[in-house]
Parts: sequence; structure tokens; C-alpha cells
Amino acid sequence: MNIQACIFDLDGVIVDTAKYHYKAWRRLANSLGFDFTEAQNEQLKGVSRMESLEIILSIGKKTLDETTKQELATQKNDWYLEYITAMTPDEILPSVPRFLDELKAKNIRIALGSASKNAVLTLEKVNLLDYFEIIIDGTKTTRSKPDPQVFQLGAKGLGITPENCIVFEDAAKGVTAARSAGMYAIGVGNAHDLAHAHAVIPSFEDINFIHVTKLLKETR
Ligand code: B16
Ligand code: MG
Repeated sequence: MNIQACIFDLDGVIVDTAKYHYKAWRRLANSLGFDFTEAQNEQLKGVSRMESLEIILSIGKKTLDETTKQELATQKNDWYLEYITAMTPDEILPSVPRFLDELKAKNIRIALGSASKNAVLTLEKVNLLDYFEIIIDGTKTTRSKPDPQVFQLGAKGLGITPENCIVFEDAAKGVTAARSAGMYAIGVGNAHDLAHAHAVIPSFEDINFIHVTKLLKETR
């Protein structure tokens, strides 16, 4: 094993923006006359904006034309932007900056692989933008996770072959995408939901790069 790069998902791995997506989608659902629960929000993790809207509309049993859908997605994003514009570095998930610093010190390359079209703004708000050599986000992809495109583009941008990359992901579809790209997948979160990852860590707390490579070797 010769790990040369780490590719990070954003929402759920670096920051918890899921709560802001939920607030904005719920506001939209309420404006359409129905409610949307936190449990239902789980279905939206790692899913693109328009695919998320389709899920919300099916929950509310609404059928709308394409123009209206575009308007609703824009409205949701405007509300979401209100929330993330107020984000600060306090909202970075525990121990993430320490882990990124360790990778830098070890000359492991760092990329982002996110479905979000707001990834750069989010990283700016929490002061982490400079860590990422390559950012592949929803503005650069044409296919959503579980398609491997986002991670393939990340590895390509870095010039590193897939088998030398680790992906960190909190969403089941993201883990599938990483594995389809031929990369190592570390699930971040619940081992039950991410059982198809090579290994799962609850968070980056008390985790260093040596732990991660040890976990990967144990799975082989
Ligand atoms: P936006 P990730 C994803 O981020 C979120 O998990 C998902 O809930 C959201 O719908 C998607 O980004 C698109 O976000 O509306 O900002 O373009 O987990 O892939 O970093
Ligand atoms: Mg995520």
C-alpha cells in the first residue's frame, strides 16, 4: 500500500452542513404546504440539489413543471446561502484541521470531492480552503455519487492513480463511488450504514494517518 493522496467529502466529513440543508429544505417544504422530518433528511446526504428536490417533492406528493422546479431549487439555495454565510471555523468537525495538518507534514496530497455547488464558499467560511490542492464539486461534475466521476476527477487533477488514494465519506453512495473508482474508502460515521467501506471511523477524533493505514491493512 502506497497512499499518496486523500480525497475528502465535505458535508458530514469536514463540516456539518446537513443541518443547514435540512433547515432550507424544510422551509421550502413548509412553503409548499407539507412538512419534512429530520429522519427523511438522511435520504438527501451526498445527493445533488436537483435530486434532493425530487425526493422532497415525492415526500410531499407534488408534481411540478421543470421551470417551477428550477425556481424552487434556487429559492432553497438562497436560504441555504443565508445560513452558510454565517458559518465560522467553530463549525469544523472535531480534529479535522489536525488531521489535515498531519497529511501536509507527510506530503500526502489533499483534494475535495463533494456534490455541493457551494463547496468553495463553505471552505472559505471555515478557513480551510488553502488545504485543498484540487476541488471537485457540483460545479465540475456531470454525474452524481454513486457514480465515481467526482473522485476520478480529483485523482486525475492531482495526477495520482486511484489505488494510491483514500476517500473519506459519510454517505453510503459516496462510499460506493469511491470503491467504483478503485480507491480505498474510509466511512466517517455509523459503521452499520457504511458497512461496504474498507473501514469506518466514527470521526477524526483520536485518529491519525497511521491508524487509518493500519485499518486498511487489516481489511486486506
Ligand atoms: P448544494 P457532500 C452534498 O454535499 C450534501 O450532502 C447534499 O445534502 C447536498 O444536496 C449536495 O451536497 C448538493 O449541495 O445544494 O450546495 O449544491 O456530502 O457531497 O459534500
Ligand atoms: Mg457527505
